[in-house]
Amino acid sequence: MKDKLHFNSATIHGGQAPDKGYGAVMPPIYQTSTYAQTTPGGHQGFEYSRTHNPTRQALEKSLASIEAGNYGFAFGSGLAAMDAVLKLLKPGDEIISTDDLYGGSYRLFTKIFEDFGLKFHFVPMSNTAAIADAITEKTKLIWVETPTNPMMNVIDIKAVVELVQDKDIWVAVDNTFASSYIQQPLTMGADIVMHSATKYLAGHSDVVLGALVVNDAKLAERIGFIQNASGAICGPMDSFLTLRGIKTLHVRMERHCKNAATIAHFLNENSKIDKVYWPGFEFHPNHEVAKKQMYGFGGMLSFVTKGADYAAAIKIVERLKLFTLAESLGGVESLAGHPASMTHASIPKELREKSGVVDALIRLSVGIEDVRDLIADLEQAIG
Ligand code: P1T
Repeated sequence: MKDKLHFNSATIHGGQAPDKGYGAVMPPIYQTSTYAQTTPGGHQGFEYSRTHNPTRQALEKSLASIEAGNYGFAFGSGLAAMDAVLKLLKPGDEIISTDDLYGGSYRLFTKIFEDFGLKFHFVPMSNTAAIADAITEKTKLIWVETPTNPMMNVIDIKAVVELVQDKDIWVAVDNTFASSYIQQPLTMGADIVMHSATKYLAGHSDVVLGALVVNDAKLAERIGFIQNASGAICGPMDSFLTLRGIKTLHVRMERHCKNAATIAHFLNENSKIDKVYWPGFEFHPNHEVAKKQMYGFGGMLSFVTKGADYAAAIKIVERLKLFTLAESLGGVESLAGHPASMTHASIPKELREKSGVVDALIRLSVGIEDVRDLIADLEQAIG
């Protein structure tokens, strides 16, 4: 069934059937830690909820379905999902990561896993040659975030996959900014797809949750082992909320993309704006790659106003009324962020600025409101 469904049906039905108990159409919230056994080992496939929970299992099947993969895993947050991927590695192993990525991912890599003997190389990955140069015999993982947070660089997933074709190196793609609607990395040959499902997948800013999807059975077995042994799982209520969110992913994403495109053009034509970062522009350096591997350009964009400094950017985000100044993204409501002081504050200033995350940069997560109200809000805030 899974393989036959189109994406807009997979979001609603993928991996799901009415509940066996009473035929509930939505998977019930199995708010239980444990399951009755008739004799030791005599159970209905569920023993203890760290290992398996029916609501989480329904979500994991849904995740696999929308990513066109075989095995889904749900975690307590996006970072918990990443943590599980890094635990596939051993001291001395090397990881190549994009140099422009979510600040929390950078912090996990450098402040936690470097101490366990992993070595990270941060390179500008929209230049495939820079990745090739960083590969050594010890490279075990290439961590791709595309589009990148918050500079909206687009990395050619197929080109990365081709680079490691004859090597024992996993390619993992953080698909948070695009969402599964826009981009399905496993279909391009990636080994692991990761989501902060907190964002577009759940879609309503009411849950923190992470996801991994893979195709390979052996890799799935190892990730499943880590998920159970380390225990960073999500609860049944959060699994339910994410499942509910996924059911409308395709319709929400269409509007996110449309509104973001309108706002990107509005900002680009505004005389007060210096730069707009959005992969839908023909002048975006990775526009051709975006067109090739993405089905739409997403709901995220960043911009810098002319002559703005730290204080000027802060003033703009404080003046916004309909855009809420907040961390996170991908919910139905529009959010604005100041990466240098918020989501990317854990990256040293010098490094941050090298990748374009300057003090004047403002990031927008464009929601699904009436775009005329969003533009009016930006107009009054920019002045
Ligand atoms: O917050 P969490 O669910 O743990 O996911 C972390 C994460 C991973 N990858 C990307 C690309 C992300 O954007 C995030 C979380 N980002 C924000 C909270 C933010 O405002 O950018």
